[in-house]
Amino acid sequence: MANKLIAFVGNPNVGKSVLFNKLTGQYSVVSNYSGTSVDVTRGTIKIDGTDYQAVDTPGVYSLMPLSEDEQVTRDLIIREKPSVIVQVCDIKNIERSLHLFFELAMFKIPMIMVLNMYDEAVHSGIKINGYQLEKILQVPVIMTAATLGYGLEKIIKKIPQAATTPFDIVYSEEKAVSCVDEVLKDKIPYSRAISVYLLCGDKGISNYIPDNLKNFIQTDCLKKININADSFNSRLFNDRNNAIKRITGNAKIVKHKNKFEFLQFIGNAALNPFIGTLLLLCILYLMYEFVGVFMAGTVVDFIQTSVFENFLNPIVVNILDYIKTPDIVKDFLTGEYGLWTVAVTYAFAIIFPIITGFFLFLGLLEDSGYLPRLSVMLDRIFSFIGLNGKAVLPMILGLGCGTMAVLSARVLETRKERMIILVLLSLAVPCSAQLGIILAMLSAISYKATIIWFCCILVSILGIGKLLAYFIKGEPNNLIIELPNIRIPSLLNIFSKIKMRLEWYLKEIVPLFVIATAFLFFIDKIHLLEKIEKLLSPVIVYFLGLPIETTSTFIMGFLRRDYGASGIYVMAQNGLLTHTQVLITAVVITLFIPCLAQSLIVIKEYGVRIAAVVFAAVTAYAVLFGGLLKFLLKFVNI
Ligand SMILES: Nc1nc2c(ncn2[C@@H]2O[C@H](COP(=O)(O)OP(=O)(O)OP(=O)(O)O)[C@@H](O)[C@H]2O)c(=O)[nH]1
Ligand SMILES: [Mg+2]
Repeated sequence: MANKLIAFVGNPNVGKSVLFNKLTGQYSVVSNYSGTSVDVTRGTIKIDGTDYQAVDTPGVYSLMPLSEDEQVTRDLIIREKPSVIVQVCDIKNIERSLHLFFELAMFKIPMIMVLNMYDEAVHSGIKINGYQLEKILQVPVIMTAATLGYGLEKIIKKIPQAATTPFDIVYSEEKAVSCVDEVLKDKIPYSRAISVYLLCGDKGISNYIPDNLKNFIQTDCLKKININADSFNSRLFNDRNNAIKRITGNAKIVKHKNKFEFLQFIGNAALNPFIGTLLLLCILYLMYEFVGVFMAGTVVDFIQTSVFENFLNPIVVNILDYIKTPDIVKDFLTGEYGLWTVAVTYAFAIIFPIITGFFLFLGLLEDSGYLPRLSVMLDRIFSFIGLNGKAVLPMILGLGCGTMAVLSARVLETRKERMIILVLLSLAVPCSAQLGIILAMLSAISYKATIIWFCCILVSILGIGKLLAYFIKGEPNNLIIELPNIRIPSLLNIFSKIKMRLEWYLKEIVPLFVIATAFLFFIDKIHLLEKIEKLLSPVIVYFLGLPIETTSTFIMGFLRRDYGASGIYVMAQNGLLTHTQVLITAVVITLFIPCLAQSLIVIKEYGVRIAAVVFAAVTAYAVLFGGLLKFLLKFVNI
């Protein structure tokens, strides 16, 4: 193996990441829906004492990408030239895997084929003659049940025997393919595959063709051949389909009628408009009770009071006194913007328990296979705002963390959809800790306050979404989504996911809190905070009717949304805000611009110009909405 890179490639949701994790000991996120991995994860596999690089890729139906995550996989293959491709397939959907197999075969990279989900195939009465398939394709074929650990050692054994399949389809448009391939052959790698994609009308592929050859192909081949991309595509599909039918016929695939399966019965019930809505309401209620009331209320209260105030804080103060710490250092650690009293307390007493609860809940939803069904259920509502049900996923992940959500928007196929979701994520999707804190604050006031907050956010999402759908050019895109089997979540996977997400929080986010607090301490000491407060007072005090001290929580809110919300929570606990003020602040801080980390990801994915316009518009909207709410609340008793 020249560069010793092993790439795990395959259709979405077939178990690539489970296999990758088990073979490398790394953790690439595993969830029960298509499009979990939107970027590559790297690790190493030891085979016969030698370390091989391994890479887990986003799932693809074809290497002619429709969305950005699919582009990631093709770019990886062309740029990094793996020495072995492990194609992971779901046995239950072998036909679809063979379509991808024929695309991969054009690259002439040694392959092995892993037929995964063996357990589910047996359960549904689907059998494949692996030996026969191996004989036809002439690449090693292995049956596995990745989650059960069955067949994994065979993969390690077979990787060194990976082979380039001699099985190639002679396409009915072979003349066109050869014409382009003749020009590219020996000049660029993977010339046959690239020729086919070019004829398919894939614009992105021309990045891999030097300009002079591109011109030559245009004038010398394409004009002479005179075939349009659509008809080339449909013939290609037919050619592959015919070959697949022959193979599946020969490999004696037996499909029995599905047995009655209880979990799939539940899955179908979730799609029923009546039962599905009831189920959704139950889930939202459970989430409210578990994350908003239990974790954000009871648990946070306990940690804040019993652990921090009554136990840890006195110890810290005593230690500082005992070692005769100078006043300024004491102030820096335990003052109004102290590292201990603010950064550490908010991070561990308030935010940590809430996100742990939310990640547990999210993990259960992700691994059960419920989320794609929710996408189908909510498709109609989402189509009202120019999106389709696929956007449910980024929105729900946005509750976990906006940064993850912005990345997961890669699964959306059109620019219009990605722009709409960008604005909605920046505007109205709170992160879980922020949401938990807001729910805890509002539930302490009244149900009415919670409902008003919810309506404000819903109106913003639907109103702004509709406006964007109207003004941003582009056709609506229909929902095409795969419904995975409903599966009982594996607790081990959920804990691994929670652990990974909490580690990310501790490593990436808690240091931000420390920096943010030190920054606030500093601008407070040089009286800059006072000046900023004065400057913003017309907006904060007169327009929004809030106490001037909330300014610092808005600054915190920009650094981290949940951090800002914690500031308001503490102010509310200390009786510094009236009920109306709590509600206005909760709405404004939800609608307010995204936090620093999310902003950076937005800039990376969409560019500075778009990010600046979106953030300016979102801030203006948040403030104006807050002002309007202040006016309306004069007439409502909450
Ligand atoms: N029953 C069963 N479930 C499996 C098996 N392998 C994976 N799964 C489940 O299938 C789902 C998808 O697994 P992933 O590893 O995330 O799939 P993936 O191919 O990486 O998916 P994408 O990243 O979305 O392309 C998860 O719920 C796994 O627990 C298996 O052999 N048997
Ligand atoms: Mg994956």
